[in-house]
Amino acid sequence: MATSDVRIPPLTSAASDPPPLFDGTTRLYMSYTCPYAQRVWIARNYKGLQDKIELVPIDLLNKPAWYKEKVYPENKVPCLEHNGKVLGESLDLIKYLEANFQGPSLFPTDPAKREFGEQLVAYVDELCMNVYASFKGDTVQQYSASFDYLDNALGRFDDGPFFLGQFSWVDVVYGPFIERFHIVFSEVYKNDITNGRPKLAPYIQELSKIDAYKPTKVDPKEFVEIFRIRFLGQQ
Ligand SMILES: N[C@@H](CCC(=O)N[C@@H](CS)C(=O)NCC(=O)O)C(=O)O
Repeated sequence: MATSDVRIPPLTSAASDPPPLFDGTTRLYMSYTCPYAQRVWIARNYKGLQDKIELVPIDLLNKPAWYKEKVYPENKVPCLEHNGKVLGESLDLIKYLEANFQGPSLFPTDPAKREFGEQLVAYVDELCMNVYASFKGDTVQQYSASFDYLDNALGRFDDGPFFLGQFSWVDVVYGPFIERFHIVFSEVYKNDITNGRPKLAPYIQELSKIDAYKPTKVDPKEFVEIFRIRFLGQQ
């Protein structure tokens, strides 16, 4: 693991001092467990911006008060401090990194891929809502349609295992959620979402081999604990 991949402990309410804000450093405020923050973390790594964008991990269960007061009034992660401004929303931030920083592009030039990418990304919130809704109902039945949709989408381009063939922003957007759904369905519901979905298994495998993705993966044990508390109301 490169030095920059070593996880520093998240800042908590006990960490009294905020970083020296607006001192010219670019900072990504994030959490190791948040899929939205993970998106921007992956994009930063993919573009090779580890030395240009500092990670500031926040403990979401014990947030420092200065985060809302001084950094990001929305009080959510991720947000990016850059050039004297603070910007939020993971999808906007992925595009912001692409437009404002150097490094390999996550956006293919092929118009068919661009169009399909926009279509998939426009659907991500709805798909996730459908999967979340399934936790309250007949889980396996209900979530099937969502994962069938993804398996089918993965078959669209055959020049690689990813949504647009090669690794792209679509994988950055969906990957953190697919990773978590895979863990939760197998650990909590004893159901492997890749069964009968021939594209999804290699997709998950190949995703975890991407250098930019690897260091961002969620700790499965920690995530299952959070899931049980947040979604199932178990302590
Ligand atoms: N639409 C936002 C969603 C960000 C979001 O909901 N982040 C969650 C963590 S996963 C958060 O910070 N929630 C506030 C909290 O947990 O206190 C984005 O795409 O960036």
